[in-house]
Amino acid sequence: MIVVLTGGTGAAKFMQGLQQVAPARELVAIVNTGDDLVWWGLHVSPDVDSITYGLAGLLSSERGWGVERDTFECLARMRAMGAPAWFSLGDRDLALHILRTELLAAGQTLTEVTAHIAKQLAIQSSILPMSDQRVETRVATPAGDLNFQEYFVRERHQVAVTGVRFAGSENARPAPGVLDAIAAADAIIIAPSNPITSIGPILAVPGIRNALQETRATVAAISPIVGGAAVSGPAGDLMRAQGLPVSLAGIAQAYHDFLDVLIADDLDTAEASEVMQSNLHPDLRLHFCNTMMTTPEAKVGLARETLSALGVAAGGAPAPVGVR
Ligand code: FO1
Repeated sequence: MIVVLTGGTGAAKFMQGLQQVAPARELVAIVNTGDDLVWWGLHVSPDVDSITYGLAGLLSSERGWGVERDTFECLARMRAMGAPAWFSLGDRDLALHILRTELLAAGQTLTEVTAHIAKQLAIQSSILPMSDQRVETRVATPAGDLNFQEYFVRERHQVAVTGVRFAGSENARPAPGVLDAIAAADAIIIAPSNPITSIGPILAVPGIRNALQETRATVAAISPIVGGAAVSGPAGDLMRAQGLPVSLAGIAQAYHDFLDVLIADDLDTAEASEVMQSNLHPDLRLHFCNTMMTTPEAKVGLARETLSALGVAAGGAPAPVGVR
């Protein structure tokens, strides 16, 4: 079993590559839910959505989120009627949020709803939300606290950040299956996701960080920082706000207490000595390869490199859906 800790769009791309080189039934994605929000009365779970659509072959390759070839007629009508319209739910995408909201209102947990939707979409891998309790990523700015989507989408992450916290995490429990998966995994991968707001909320759920420290599985992280900057999004600003250097060393530091292998881009080979000189990581292994998932082949290539760095044989039966 290969367990992947996943956040946003980079993680969804990585999962698309991974399902081409490992048996789908042996993959478990543990997904950040700190980005969740209620929008137009619907429970939207953006990172669960991206992983679900990615594994189902439905993810928009143009936007990296939402459904391929979606339309936005409902959004336009909502805007015309004066409803908030800065967060875009596509017409096809709406079906998932309506179904999720209905099943949650009927008493199912987020884990149960996510598994039901995955089954309906013929996904063979397991998608586990990090927790069934609400954990909300809050971004502190000089003008006050924002929820993650207000910061990321409404403000286009152009406001200064002074800190990040995960409201509710202290009372949250890992969702059913999460700790068992980490304990029983043959290999664990931290997807190329923002360490603060994508992976940070997962690690903030009591028990998960400890399970990663204690697992017998080798843990690898793929750096989302290349050439001293985030591949996409605000990871650099958020790392700086949390006191981490925006570099490979910063990623190694974020995961220092459980990381065995750091997978980094070929462009960053010069940073190897800085990472290794840190006394936080005497046994850390560094593996350099192309980490930029700019083509379908590159997604598969990164998945293969990651498995080879973990000592897992690649080449299992690819999932039935195409990788885009
Ligand atoms: N990202 C945007 O930049 N703008 C949007 O309007 C937007 C809407 C949206 C709706 C559903 C969904 O599942 C994802 C959506 N995203 C949007 C992406 C989302 O903000 C990010 O994927 C994550 O929260 C970051 O990990």
